[in-house]
Amino acid sequence: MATSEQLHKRRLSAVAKGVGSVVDAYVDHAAGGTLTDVDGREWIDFASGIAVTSVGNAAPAVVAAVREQVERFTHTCFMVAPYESYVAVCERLIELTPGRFEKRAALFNSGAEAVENAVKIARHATGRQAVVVFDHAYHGRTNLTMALTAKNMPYKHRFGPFAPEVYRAPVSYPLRDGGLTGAEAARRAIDVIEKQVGGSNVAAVLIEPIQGEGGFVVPAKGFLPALAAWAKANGAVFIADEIQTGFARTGQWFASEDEGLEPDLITTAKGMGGGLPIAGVTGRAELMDAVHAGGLGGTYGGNPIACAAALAAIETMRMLDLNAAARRIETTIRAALTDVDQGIAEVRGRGAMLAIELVLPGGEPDPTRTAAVSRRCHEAGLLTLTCGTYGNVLRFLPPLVIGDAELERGLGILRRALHT
Ligand code: PLZ
Repeated sequence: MATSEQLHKRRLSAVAKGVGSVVDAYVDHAAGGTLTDVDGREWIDFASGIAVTSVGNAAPAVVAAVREQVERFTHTCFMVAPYESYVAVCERLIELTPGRFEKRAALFNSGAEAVENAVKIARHATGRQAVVVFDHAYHGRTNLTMALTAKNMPYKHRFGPFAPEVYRAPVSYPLRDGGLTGAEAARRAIDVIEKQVGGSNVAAVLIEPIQGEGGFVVPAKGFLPALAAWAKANGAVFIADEIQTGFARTGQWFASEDEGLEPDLITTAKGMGGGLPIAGVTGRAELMDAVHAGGLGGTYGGNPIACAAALAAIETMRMLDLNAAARRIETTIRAALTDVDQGIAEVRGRGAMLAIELVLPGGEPDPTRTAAVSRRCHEAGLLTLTCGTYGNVLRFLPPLVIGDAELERGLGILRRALHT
């Protein structure tokens, strides 16, 4: 079998440079909380393929469901000849997402595609065009979602022109906004929206309840409810992008539940598919059904194999109570990071979506140390990811089924990497 080094050489002359990888180790197989590379080295997984394999990698129930489906039929296109599993995934989405109102759902292939469709639906239903997004936001890499995403490098640099009618408002970032309360931060954002866009022009207010790529930024309490109330009062659609936070990651089915939010539309992807590509938009029936027949879709959206995987993943989350598991993981990780040094400005996040923000003595971001700690983790066999607008956030996204021993082993590596 080829070694990672050999594969890496082949990659350099075959795969476009624009597609990066966090580590140069090539995967052979993976399970609940570990990946094993082709050189036989085991890695503890604190990445879950960016918050995807919440039920574990090659989770037995997902593997069985995929096997069964792949032998029955692989693809028909739901727009050509429909099948039950697509309907069943929509039913699960409707049951599990917050909001006690009549809902509908539609399925897509990726997070970015779900966000694009949520915006299409909001614009179509309201007859308005403006979309309000926030500082530090991440919503994808397609043309519209690049416009919605805040950070230039690496996502947007020289990829313009970007889609119009996208407006950016300040978010609540307690560590870096002088500790504004949620209400104050919301007032500040609403002021920008009202002065620069005008309430009656806003089709949608789109926000991640906890920002993902932007740095696991948890807004101050009251920020999200105030924005949702403003959207409602102004006839704008409130869209929660729960692509990273959804499906038990934060210790609740959806992070919106934490403050009792009932978003008009919710985008989901990542964890819902148990490792297969599937995404959804779920929300108020009157918005979802406003779009004419044939206005939404795509060749692969809700592919039967991905639907089978999603149903098995969601059932696994229920059976194993992975919300409780995420909360336990939070307790363990926080306990391991109590005696951290001054260079760590904050341990934040919720459930199994936790991060530390590293700063210099004056409080400025410290991306250099963040990269060094990350590299030491990788050298010691712990797969961690960084994030944040300033590249100074180290994030932890273990599979929710990770064993206690693996979690502790990973935290030991992390602590050593931080203290050297
Ligand atoms: N919305 C909140 O977190 C994907 C991106 C990694 P796709 N985040 C990981 C990278 O560098 O490309 C994400 C997200 C939120 C939307 C998306 C986009 O989801 O499935 O990657 O398109």
